[in-house]
Amino acid sequence: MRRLLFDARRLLRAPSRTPRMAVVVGRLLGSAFVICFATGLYSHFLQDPLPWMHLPTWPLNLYQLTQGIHVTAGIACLPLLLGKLYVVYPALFRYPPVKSLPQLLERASIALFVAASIVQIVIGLLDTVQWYPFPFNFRQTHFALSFVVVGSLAVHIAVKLPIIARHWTRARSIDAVDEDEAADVAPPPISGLTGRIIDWIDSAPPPEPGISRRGFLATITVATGGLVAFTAGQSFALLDPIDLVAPRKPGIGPAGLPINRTARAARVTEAMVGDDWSLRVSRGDISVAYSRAELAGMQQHEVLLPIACVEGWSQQASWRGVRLRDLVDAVGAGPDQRLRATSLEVRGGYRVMEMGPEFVRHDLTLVALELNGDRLDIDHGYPARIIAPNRPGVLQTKWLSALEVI
Ligand SMILES: Nc1nc2c(c(=O)[nH]1)N[C@H]1C(S)=C(S)[C@@H](COP(=O)(O)O)O[C@H]1N2
Ligand SMILES: [Mo]
Repeated sequence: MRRLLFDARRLLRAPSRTPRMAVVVGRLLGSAFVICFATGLYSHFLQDPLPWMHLPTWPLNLYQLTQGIHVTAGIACLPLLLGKLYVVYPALFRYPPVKSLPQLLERASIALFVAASIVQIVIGLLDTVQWYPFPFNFRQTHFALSFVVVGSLAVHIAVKLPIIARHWTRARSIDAVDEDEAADVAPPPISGLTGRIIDWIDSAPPPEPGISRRGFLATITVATGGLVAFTAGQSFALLDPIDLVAPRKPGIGPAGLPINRTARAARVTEAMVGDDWSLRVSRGDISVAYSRAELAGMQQHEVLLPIACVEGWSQQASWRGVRLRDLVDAVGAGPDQRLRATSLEVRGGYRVMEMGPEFVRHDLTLVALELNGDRLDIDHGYPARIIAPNRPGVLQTKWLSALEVI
């Protein structure tokens, strides 16, 4: 066994499989994970704030930026993780597999880290194309796993700190023989048939050295840079012309704005949004119902705000409609009261949305009736939808039916 493991390690030696390379790729991957964690937490708390939280409404494109970074960095994690695994996986064949209890814990934490990262990245990417072939809830799982990933990453970094420090800068290590490798002496010969078979394996010429260090770095750079460049256009308008891979393209859809969930998918029919439609605004026992014509007869405001989807695409648009504050003030809402908005949609995760007072009272928060100069399309939420600054797309509720001050 020991002999076979030794042979496996010998066969897998490659110029790019050095501790220095593990550190170079690890640094990039670690940074991408930390960026994803921070921006992910922000997105999470926008959707599920803790009671004491006061969320920023400014700068107006903050969420567009943080979520664009989240998805783009998440996409970059895929080639980086594959590269990192390529560099380090011969360590799986180390002998003896574990020498001590701390080392057992260290290896267990790496196993957890690798498994959690792979699941995290894969379900994240699947979410960006809205494909959920797994039986668990995406958001809860992605949130919980982020703590597993970051926690085991911290343990991993702590354990490897000496190696990381030693190989952080280039000078020391560039051509130095790796200490582990130098210490990796061949085990004593084995007698008998097994020994002969192994000797026969060993007599084969040594493997080609494989991809060079530079070639490996170039591959990782091109794969990561390419993926980022070709998808980031969905979040960053400058790169839009080369947005080849991202699942949604700005500018395509009714009124030049992409649709995430069509009226049909949400089972909202023309009949439900006909002349009978009204928007009920209430606070406790006080309740007022507005027809669409009545809403259109109130003072209208025009705002320029993006839809910034959690899946990474975002687009600026011009919205026109009634200020939410005017509607809730008409039923006597206080300055610290929250709002619950309900959609006509029969079922679906985004049928009901809640909003804190920082958004309810904001000048730019509208019950929008028009988009880019035209009456809202039914797919964009006709007769009326919410648009508010700095909130995830999922909270920009379409096909409003009721607003309750709570
Ligand atoms: N009622 C309701 N509103 C909704 C959704 C939904 O599923 N139901 N999807 C949201 C999502 S995920 C996004 S990104 C935006 C997209 O807006 P658009 O399709 O109007 O461009 O609407 C949001 N509003
Ligand atoms: Mo979204």
